[in-house]
Amino acid sequence: MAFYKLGGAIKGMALVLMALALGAAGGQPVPWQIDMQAAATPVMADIREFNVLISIIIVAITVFVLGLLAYVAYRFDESRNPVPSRTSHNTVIEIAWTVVPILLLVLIAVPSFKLLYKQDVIPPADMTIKAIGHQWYWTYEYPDHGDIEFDSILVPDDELQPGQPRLLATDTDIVLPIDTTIRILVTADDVLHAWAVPAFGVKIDAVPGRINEIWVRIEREGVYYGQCSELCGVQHGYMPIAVRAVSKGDFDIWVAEQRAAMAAAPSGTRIAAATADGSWGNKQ
Ligand SMILES: [Cu+2]
Repeated sequence: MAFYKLGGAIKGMALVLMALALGAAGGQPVPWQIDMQAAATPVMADIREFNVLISIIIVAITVFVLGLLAYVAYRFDESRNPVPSRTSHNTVIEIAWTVVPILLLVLIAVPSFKLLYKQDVIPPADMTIKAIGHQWYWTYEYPDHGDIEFDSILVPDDELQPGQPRLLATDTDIVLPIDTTIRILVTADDVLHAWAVPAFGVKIDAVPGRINEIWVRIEREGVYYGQCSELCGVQHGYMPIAVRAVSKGDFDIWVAEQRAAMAAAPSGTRIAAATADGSWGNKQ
């Protein structure tokens, strides 16, 4: 009986670990996930590292304080310590409990500010794209690549293809090259939205009448999912972000195909990006 339960628990844990591993590779959340998504950009790698540092400090402080409390409760219990000390000052301890927290905060602040500036200061970019939030979908523009422009809209539950995650898949993915520094301009045309992709360590407000910018340098091919992360109305939860990261060669092919399709299409027709099964497709 007990072995049964143990076996079940191990199997369950293995399933969770498998799901975590798959999710880590897949650029999307998985059931029972407790860790952050695997990093696909240097910024996200630093965020994960910083998270580990902070977690170690938090656990160490918590264990230390818990240990002190347990010791005090035991050692200075009324039966063991019937006559309490009347000490009210101890210079050494007072300096220590001021200086040690300050040192810890400095230890946290240094990598924290480094990371903040790494995210905020955009390195010389190889290309630029623009993301525009609407109620309730995103439009993408590629000003460096012949003004390719398309809308990216949620795939409803009854139209999901195998492999497409619910509430995250879009009808047209953003296609971006890997190993390329990409500046992303983010704005909105109605209300506040936010463009966020966890695997990139990116979350930035899309503000009407204003352009915010962020950068990514994607290190692995794959599809990375995100969501609008600013409450923007009743369908806020239904305007996902899907980024298909491909090799530079494949990206050039995609650009050429989009431009050819644009040239062939009647003026005013919008051109679609890659379809979710990995082939390129056009939609009217
Ligand atoms: Cu939104």
